[in-house]
Amino acid sequence: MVSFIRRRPWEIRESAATPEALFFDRRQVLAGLGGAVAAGGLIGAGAIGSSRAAFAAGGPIDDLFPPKRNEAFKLDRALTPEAANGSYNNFYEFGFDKGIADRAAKLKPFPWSVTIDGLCNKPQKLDAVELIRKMPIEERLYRHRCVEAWSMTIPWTGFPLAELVKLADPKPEAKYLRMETFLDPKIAVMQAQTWYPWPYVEGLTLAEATNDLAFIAIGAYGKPLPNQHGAPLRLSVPWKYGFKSIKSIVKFSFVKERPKSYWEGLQASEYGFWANVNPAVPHPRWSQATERVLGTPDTVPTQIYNGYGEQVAGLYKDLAGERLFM
Ligand SMILES: Nc1nc2c(c(=O)[nH]1)N[C@H]1C(S)=C(S)[C@@H](COP(=O)(O)O)O[C@H]1N2
Ligand SMILES: [Mo]
Repeated sequence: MVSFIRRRPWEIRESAATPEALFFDRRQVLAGLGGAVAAGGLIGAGAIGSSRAAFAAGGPIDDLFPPKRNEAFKLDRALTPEAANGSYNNFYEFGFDKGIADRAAKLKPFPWSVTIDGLCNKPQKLDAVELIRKMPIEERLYRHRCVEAWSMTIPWTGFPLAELVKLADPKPEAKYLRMETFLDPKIAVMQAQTWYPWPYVEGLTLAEATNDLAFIAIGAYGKPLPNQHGAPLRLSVPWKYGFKSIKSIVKFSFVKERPKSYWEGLQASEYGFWANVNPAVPHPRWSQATERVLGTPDTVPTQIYNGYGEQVAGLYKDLAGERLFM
């Protein structure tokens, strides 16, 4: 059934193809935490996730589907098959392998409290459904390029992050938007491993957050978001490496200082704040020139800003001194 998403024999082993996971292992070994390796290995064992029937009808946002597609966002390639996308995920809270979909079933996306705070005139705490109902919902076809050199395409349903920023009404001192994932080791098994800098955190400049491409996904493939993609609210910033697109967000904070992301906390020399896609700037441990297209046998050239340069290159024109592509 899922054989088409299994790695083909000519492809590299899963462990070799997932440098982020390798990095975790190495760190654990370096830290002398042998038990953690065992735990990670145990839940990772043999995992090719099954694609769950994610759409249990009767949910509180069902009426928003199917959404109206915004035709301004076009793809240069086919959509990734839903089953492939739903069973090959990075969601480290649930394990360091790709087959986390079943484990993510523990997550309960409704009800879901969202906090908007920091340097804004309208700080508020509201339920995700209440927030979603204030937002203009549409479908967009987006690319996604993981830093591990694989890519996907996906029809997200959601709303522009700029609309959430507008709702919060940031003060002039606010320079960045910091976003945080839920923290609950009873739900997410890996969060019990307290030497990782949980919760997952990401950040954008306000200029990035209000760029039209920055999108909060609440659904995919015309249905509410399956847990493994980061229900109920997940960022998509498709011109940046995938780790910037933080899942299952509980908090949006307007701040003055550049937030330190989860990945920066683990390894700042390899995973920086900007993380814009650039085929000419290799990761310290592998090339970024090409990408494996999930659900196909293809490897294709990677594009600068993942092909979205027209929309976003202007954001960076005065930032030449910054490490924009890592
Ligand atoms: N909270 C959280 N968000 C996350 C991650 C994660 O481990 N935890 N992984 C990131 C990475 S590395 C990628 S490539 C994408 C994967 O999204 P997908 O599984 O929906 O394809 O989610 C990003 N968002
Ligand atoms: Mo990623």
